[in-house]
Amino acid sequence: MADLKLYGFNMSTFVRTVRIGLHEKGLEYDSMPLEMGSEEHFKLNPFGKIPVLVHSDNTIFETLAIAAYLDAHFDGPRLIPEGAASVRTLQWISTMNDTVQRQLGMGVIFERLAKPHFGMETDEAVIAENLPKVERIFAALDAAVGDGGHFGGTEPTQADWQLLPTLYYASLCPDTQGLLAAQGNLSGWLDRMNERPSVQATVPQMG
Ligand SMILES: N[C@@H](CCC(=O)N[C@@H](CS)C(=O)NCC(=O)O)C(=O)O
Repeated sequence: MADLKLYGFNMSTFVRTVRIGLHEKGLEYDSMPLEMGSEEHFKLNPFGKIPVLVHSDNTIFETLAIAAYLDAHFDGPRLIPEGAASVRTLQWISTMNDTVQRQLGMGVIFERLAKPHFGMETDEAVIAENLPKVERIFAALDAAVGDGGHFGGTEPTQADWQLLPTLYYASLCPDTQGLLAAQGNLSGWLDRMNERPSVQATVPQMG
């Protein structure tokens, strides 16, 4: 058994972010089964969310806090740069967790891909309301990443790993894949990130 235990299912975007970070740092971990909403789950995270990382006596929830924990306790490339260089990384993580999650994650991808997967009905009105907002998000992300860059600067950081799982789903989603492909910098960034071993090792199995 590895010393690091990660709780949460692999289709979750936030769980994938943590998995990518663990791979980038070269850390071994065990993916632990967890019944969502169970007593065990609420013991690990009082808010019933995933991912949760357990290391020795420490239990950490919230994806950004897990990245900070990994940087504080383990060697390997930093997920969150130190000092002033952290600002841009934190800015894009915060944008991901707020605007991108609400408008693209919940507003389109959850409706189109996740709901049918879980036997629920897609609300077309929610998607129609969010698509113009998603177009604005893609344009802003395209400008931010530029030609050949990353969200936190010249090297990949936690900002890339937080955005990637949702943008990966956007590239599969019929409502958004054309909008994404139209943004050359952003789709080029996704292509480059998709080639990294950490990203390839964490592709969610949709079955
Ligand atoms: N702010 C949390 C968000 C995590 C999150 O929303 N996880 C989803 C799965 S992708 C979840 O646990 N959903 C179950 C629920 O909200 O009850 C983080 O950064 O880790």
